[in-house]
Amino acid sequence: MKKKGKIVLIGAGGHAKVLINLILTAGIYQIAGCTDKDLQKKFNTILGVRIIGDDSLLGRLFSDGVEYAAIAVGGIGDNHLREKLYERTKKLGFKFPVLKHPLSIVSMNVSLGEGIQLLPGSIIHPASQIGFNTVVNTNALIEHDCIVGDHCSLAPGCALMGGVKIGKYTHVGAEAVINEGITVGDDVMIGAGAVVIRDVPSRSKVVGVPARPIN
Ligand code: JB2
Repeated sequence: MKKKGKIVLIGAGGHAKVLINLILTAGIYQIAGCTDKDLQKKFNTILGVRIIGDDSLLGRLFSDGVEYAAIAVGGIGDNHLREKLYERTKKLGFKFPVLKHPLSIVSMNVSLGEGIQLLPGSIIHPASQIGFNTVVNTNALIEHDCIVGDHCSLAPGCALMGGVKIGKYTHVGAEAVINEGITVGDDVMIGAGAVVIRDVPSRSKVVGVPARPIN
């Protein structure tokens, strides 16, 4: 039997637990451990996986044969942190596989960038494109012909209808709905439960039904 590659998770909080469950359920990688910037967590375990220290250990782990990494910081409200960790870890040589839970559905003609995380119940319909290092959380729905940028987070239960376009670093809150054909810019925060019926400019926040800008 082919030996499983080893993966390190960057971050050891709530999102890391969800990823550990995904990786162990899918049985695809051997988890070498988690890093966390909080050194008080060192040598603790989460779901049986050891927290080995902070990110200064990553170079040595790579030399020791750990080829793969996953950004396990959820980045709610700050997808730039996810980007920073991704870029820094990639420079060390790590590869970021697509992590797909067996209960996520990816249709024909879908393009997935590296490091995308597809949590249980997420569905991506045909001809959609998702950029790298984006989290498609539990039960998020991406309809046909959508384009989602890099380093985004799509929270549980949100729905992007057909032909929606979303820029980089954008967060779509839990259970939010974005109507057909809407364009959302970069670095946008869409509140939980919002219903977006108009285009949303970059670097803005919208909440409510129908969604309106707030400061
Ligand atoms: O630079 C870092 C760093 N910055 C924060 N490097 C490493 N290796 N770890 C870092 N962290 C660590 O990420 C924090 O010290 C903390 O232990 C962890 C974040 O954990 P937390 O549970 O606060 O959040 P999360 O990002 O895992 O989960 C959030 O996002 C998910 C998508 C939560 O809000 C979840 O509820 C949500 N499902």
